[in-house]
Amino acid sequence: MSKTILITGATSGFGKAIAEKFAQEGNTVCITGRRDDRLAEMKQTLEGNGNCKVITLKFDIRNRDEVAAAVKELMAQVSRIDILVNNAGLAAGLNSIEDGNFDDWDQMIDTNIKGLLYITRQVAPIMTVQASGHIFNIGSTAAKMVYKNGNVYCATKFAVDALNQAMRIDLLQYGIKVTGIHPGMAETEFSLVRFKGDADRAKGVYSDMNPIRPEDIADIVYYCSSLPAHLCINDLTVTCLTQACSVYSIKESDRIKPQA
Ligand code: NDP
Ligand code: 8X3
Repeated sequence: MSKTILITGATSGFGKAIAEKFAQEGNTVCITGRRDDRLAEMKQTLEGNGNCKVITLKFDIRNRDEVAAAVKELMAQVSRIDILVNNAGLAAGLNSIEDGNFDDWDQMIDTNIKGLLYITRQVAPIMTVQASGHIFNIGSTAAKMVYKNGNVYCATKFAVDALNQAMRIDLLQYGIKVTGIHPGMAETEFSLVRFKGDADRAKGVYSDMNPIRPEDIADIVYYCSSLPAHLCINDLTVTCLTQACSVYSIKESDRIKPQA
């Protein structure tokens, strides 16, 4: 059955891959982000490829009024929201706490925590009226264990993990599923954003490691959303084979390979 899915931060990385996966399966996909050229291009490509409907909403998730207006605009075009993927987020910088940049801190807190809350506050009442729905919160391995210089980014993801648990409790009576997905290192635009456009430094993060691909996370979200009505995966941490947790990973070339 075709579903309506709203994905924040769908202009690149995980969000884009999730949009592509659900579009491929013939759903109504609402894609959001600040870069409207990318939104327009994705709509054209995805609708050109199949039988899906794509709705684009350009807004900055840090702006409460823009978020409210966007959800209102969406509800003028659809009758329900089956899935919300709270994905928009970023890391800015990688500094020790005494050397932190206030603007970076504000941007991460405003996007990863407050932005997630703003959109959830608009969508959750729609789902409670429906008495159904599924909210995905994209956390991180950084939500489970802090790492050196990750301080504020990790704190925002710990908050996402807490909100994921809280939403599940608060929305339990409405039959709304809430799933936290906590990926480890994945090669998206994440490090390019974190290192403010330094492509070599960003690339270096993933060298010799065979990281998670955005499509992997899209497949996982799709699987979780396809479970029988009485089941919910509450919390899922996923890493590539060479990463054990936030602080411990090895190089792919150091991995002992199976005997041929
Ligand atoms: P990308 O940088 O590729 O994508 C981030 C997305 O978030 C973009 O679509 C961007 O859209 C959107 N976004 C950022 N800020 C805002 C804003 N203020 N308003 C609206 N949209 C915004 O990174 P990823 O795909 O890797 O990241 C997605 C999520 O996954 C994030 O929450 C990240 O913390 C998390 N994550 C990433 C991991 C990784 O290693 N890549 C691992 C674990 C978790 P636009 O710029 O157009 O606004
Ligand atoms: C993104 C992955 O390891 O940079 O959440 O924190 S990491």
